[in-house]
Amino acid sequence: MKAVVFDLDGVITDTAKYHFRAWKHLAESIGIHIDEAFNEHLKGIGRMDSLERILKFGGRAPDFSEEEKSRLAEQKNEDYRRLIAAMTPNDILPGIQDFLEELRNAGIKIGLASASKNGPFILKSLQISSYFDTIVDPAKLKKGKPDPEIFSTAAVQLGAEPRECAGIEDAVAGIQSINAAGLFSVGVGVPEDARPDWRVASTLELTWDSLRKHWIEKG
Ligand code: G16
Ligand code: MG
Repeated sequence: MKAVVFDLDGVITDTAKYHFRAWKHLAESIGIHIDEAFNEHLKGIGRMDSLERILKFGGRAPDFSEEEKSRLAEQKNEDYRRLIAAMTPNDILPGIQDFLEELRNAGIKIGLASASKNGPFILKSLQISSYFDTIVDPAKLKKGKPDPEIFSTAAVQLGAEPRECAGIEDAVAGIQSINAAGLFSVGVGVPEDARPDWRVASTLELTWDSLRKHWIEKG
């Protein structure tokens, strides 16, 4: 194995709670009420698509022009940026920092495949930017997860064949993207029918030894 590609939210850190707070605030300002269960459907989904889902859910999709929608999304992002600016290394999920260290010591390249345009900013707040050899720019992609494009692009940027890479995800759409791109898929807390090559219950189980073992077993 030559490279490991990480999803951000739900694998490296838990930004979903901040996305939720910011979306809830925005939705309420236009009379829509969302709860945490609804938020599950926004995981891994890009910013504009998330807004569309919220407007549809509130029956208000036809009420806003494209320009107004961009403004709403921007408003949410400003709110969200204020929340994530306060993140520190304490917000890194259990075991992830050690895992990054092991990968670096083993000479494995490391990439980020997140739908978030705030990815670089979050890695900086968490003080782990220096581990990453590459970050896929989600603004340059034609299609989001579950399309394979984001993980295929990560492999290309890391100079590796997909089969020489692993991808790590917590969302079903993300596992579908990894599998379709032909990387070895690792699912964190995903349902079994998401069909990851290796399923772990928590990020604490991620170690270079066990990843390599499972990858070799798959053959
Ligand atoms: C993340 C979150 C999504 C969010 C998306 C875009 O995806 O899971 O809820 O909508 O990023 O974020 P932003 O508004 O910061 O561009 P991932 O791929 O890191 O799980
Ligand atoms: Mg995720």
